[in-house]
Amino acid sequence: MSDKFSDLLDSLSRTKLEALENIHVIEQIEYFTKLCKPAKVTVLGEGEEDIRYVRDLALKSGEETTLKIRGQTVHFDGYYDLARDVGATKVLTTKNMRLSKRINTIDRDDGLKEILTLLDGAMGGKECLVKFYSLGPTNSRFSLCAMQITDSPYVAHSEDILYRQGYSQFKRLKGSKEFFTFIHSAGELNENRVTKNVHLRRIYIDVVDGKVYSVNNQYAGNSVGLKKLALRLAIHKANHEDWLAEHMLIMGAHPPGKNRVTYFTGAFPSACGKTSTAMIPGQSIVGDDIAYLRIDDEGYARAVNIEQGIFGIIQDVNPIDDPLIYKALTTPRELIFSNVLVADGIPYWLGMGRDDIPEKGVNFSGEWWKEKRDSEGKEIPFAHGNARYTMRLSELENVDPKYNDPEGVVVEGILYGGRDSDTNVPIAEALSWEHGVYLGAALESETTTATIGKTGVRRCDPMANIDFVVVPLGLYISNHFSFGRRLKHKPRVYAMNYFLKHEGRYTNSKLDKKVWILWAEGRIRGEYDAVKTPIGCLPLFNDLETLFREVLGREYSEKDYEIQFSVRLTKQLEKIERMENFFKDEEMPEEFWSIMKKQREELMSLKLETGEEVLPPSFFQAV
Ligand code: SPV
Ligand code: MN
Repeated sequence: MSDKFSDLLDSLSRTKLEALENIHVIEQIEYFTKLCKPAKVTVLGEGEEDIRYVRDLALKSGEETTLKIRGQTVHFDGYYDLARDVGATKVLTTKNMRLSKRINTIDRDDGLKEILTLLDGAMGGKECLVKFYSLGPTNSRFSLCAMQITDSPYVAHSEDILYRQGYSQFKRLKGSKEFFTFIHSAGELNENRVTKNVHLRRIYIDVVDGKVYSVNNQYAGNSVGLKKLALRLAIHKANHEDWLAEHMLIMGAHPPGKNRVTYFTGAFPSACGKTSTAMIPGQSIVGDDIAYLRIDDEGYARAVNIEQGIFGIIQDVNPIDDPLIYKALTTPRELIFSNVLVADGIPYWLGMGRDDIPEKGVNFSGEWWKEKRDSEGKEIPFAHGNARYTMRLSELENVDPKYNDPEGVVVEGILYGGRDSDTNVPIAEALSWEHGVYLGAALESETTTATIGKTGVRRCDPMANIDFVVVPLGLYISNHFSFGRRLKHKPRVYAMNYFLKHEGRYTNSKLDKKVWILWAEGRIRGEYDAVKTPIGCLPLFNDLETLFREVLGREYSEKDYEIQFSVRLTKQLEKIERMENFFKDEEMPEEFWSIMKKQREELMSLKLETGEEVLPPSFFQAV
């Protein structure tokens, strides 16, 4: 430790750092503090006192303010910093590195030069926090170590809620370099404590060195290292080893009266029902965003949630659709709201089911009043569509008892769902593991407010992971094929779609997902027959009718069944065409093309044979 660096630390910080006995940790902190020039560096451990220190600093710094209900705070991101910036997120590439065409890249030398220049002095006058975390449960073979260096107490506070403390885990590294580093600076802040130079926002991923650099931003999807920045590094690692790092929820399905649990993982693009699937009433949640999957000695797939909290979209959380989350958001506990409206210490959000929304308050645009317009003349809504809440899973009544289990849970079902208004049925079971991989790769969705840019644009989003796959897509998909081949007990795979429309209206109600998941659960247990179609096995009407009645207390009509479960031959063929275009520039495994070819041939011959564009489920045979 140089004298100059040592002077920036108080004695407690110095002791904590030295106790790690890790020269790589010290070198990196020293290097980045020399570069970013904070006024002070605080190294934090994992005790209650250190966690409180960060929480207090978030308030003292003005990045968060307290609300009326005990434990609740609010944070605002800048007006142009309210979602993930996919355009400004780039992978640093070296000469021989091959990547998917869909991933933004920048030459590593050029990128490092640019980002290190932006980070130069970026922490001026601020306190730099150093935190250690575990990505995944501690003492688990799934988990990875992560160090966060940031000048934003909001980022560190969010991480203290969302991730497991990892100071002891770093000690167990015994001096090794086996950890990821996330370096973040919000950059210069304005009078509202939000990033001033958003136009210089950059998020650069260095897979060579296991580091991510993030500057001039605060929105958690850009700033919180352990979330989507770590997911990218983990995907790189997993695809060069033999496991999966996925944008997936993990949940336990509990069929009523049957005294058993079946675990599912599920990939859905941002803002397409992932959290609400993990939170289906009567089921249990293990995680809602990121999972690592590995194969155990008996050949089962096991998954852990790398997080211990939820950074959830708050829009449409109301007492009817999301009763458990609504209750958690409206009673005392540690919780950060972001980009909601605040008036008299009370948070308000879109779709919360209240009709007494105040006409003025503070929101992501600063002081807000009804009909306020931005500099482009656009009316500013009272809250943002990507406004969020950050809280611990342990706050929820439906948290699964195994959510912290170092061995994870055995995965028996995998779900892939997108925002698709006109093609896919609500649920279809893949015909095999390989067909399931194909269905996951074929996931398409319409863009949402979770990323910056136009919403409602349909795009291909394999495994809901397209923004994060920092390896060639072909390698990523091959890894899925081979993962399944190595399993003795393969999970069943389901393609799902909560967003199918008929005559301009959704054909599902939000709670219907409970029926779909319990149908999948019953299939896995051999309790339901199905009809076999080229796009997968579909439920029988009678089984759904019973499930709707027993689970939701609702009648389900044959007409609804036919609308929802008809196979749209023309639409499916158009989808295949779009996929072919999407994947043709990628080096996809042969197996992928042959499944696509088979699917196309079967759909075409049905179309020719029947002369129909759409076939009802009754056309197909029950198996
Ligand atoms: C998502 O957008 O998929 C999220 C939130 O889970 S973010 O942190 O922005 O990635
Ligand atoms: Mn996500």
